[in-house]
Parts: sequence; C-alpha cells; structure tokens
Amino acid sequence: MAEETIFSKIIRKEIPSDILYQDELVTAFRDINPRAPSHILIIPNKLIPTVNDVEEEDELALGRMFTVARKIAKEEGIAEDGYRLIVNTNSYGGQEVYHIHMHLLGGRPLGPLLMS
Ligand code: DGP
Repeated sequence: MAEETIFSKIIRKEIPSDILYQDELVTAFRDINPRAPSHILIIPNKLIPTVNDVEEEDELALGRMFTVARKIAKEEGIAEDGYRLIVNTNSYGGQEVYHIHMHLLGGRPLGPLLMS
C-alpha cells in the first residue's frame, strides 16, 4: 500500500487549496508554487504514486485528467494560445510528490521543453 501524500488531504479538503474542479475520479487545483500565470495540477482521486504504477483499471481516471485539462484550459483562457501538460516520474523526471499529477501550464510562452 503506497503512502499517502499531501494531495490526498487536498482531495479530502482536509487542508486548504484552490480547487477548480472535482468529481468522483479526479481533482484539479492551483499549484502552490506557480511557474506560469496558469499552473494547475490535475490528479486522480485514487492514490497512484507514479506512472510506473498505472494499471488498466485506471484508464478512465487517467483519460478524465485530459478532458478536465481541456475544460480548465478553456476556462483559463489559454486554450487558443496554447499550454503544456507535464507528468514527472521519479527522481530523474523531477517528481517531488508521489501521487500522479498532470501539470497544466500556460498563460505565457513556455519556451523549449527542457531548460537543463
Ligand atoms: P512535481 O515536481 O511534479 O512532483 O510537482 C509537485 C508540485 O506540487 C509542485 O509544483 C508544487 C506542488 N505542491 C506541493 N505541495 C503542494 C500543496 O500543498 N498544495 C498545492 N496546491 N500544491 C503543492
């Protein structure tokens, strides 16, 4: 059984966060340390630590993350200019919180994918 992270508390609303969307499968909230004018995290409500732990039964929630990304990008007014979706995995991928999350970044030109 994987260890819960701070994101489980955000899903259960046990700690404050700026939640933009929540349903039975996913939750979306603003990143506490925004790297762009719009920086939102979209996560499955089920604790899946990394992409390496994804199973076929998770496909509905993982697909929902994309439809929620589309919806939020439109609401944020960044859909036309464009945005970036990122899922970091393990240490080389820069993952800090071990509960899968999709970063939705936009609102400015983001430049090349890899800065370093
Ligand atoms: P990553 O490096 O991909 O694991 O990104 C983790 C992100 O999670 C990072 O951009 C900051 C964000 N984050 C960490 N703790 C909190 C929190 O308590 N609340 C919110 N809203 N975001 C958090």
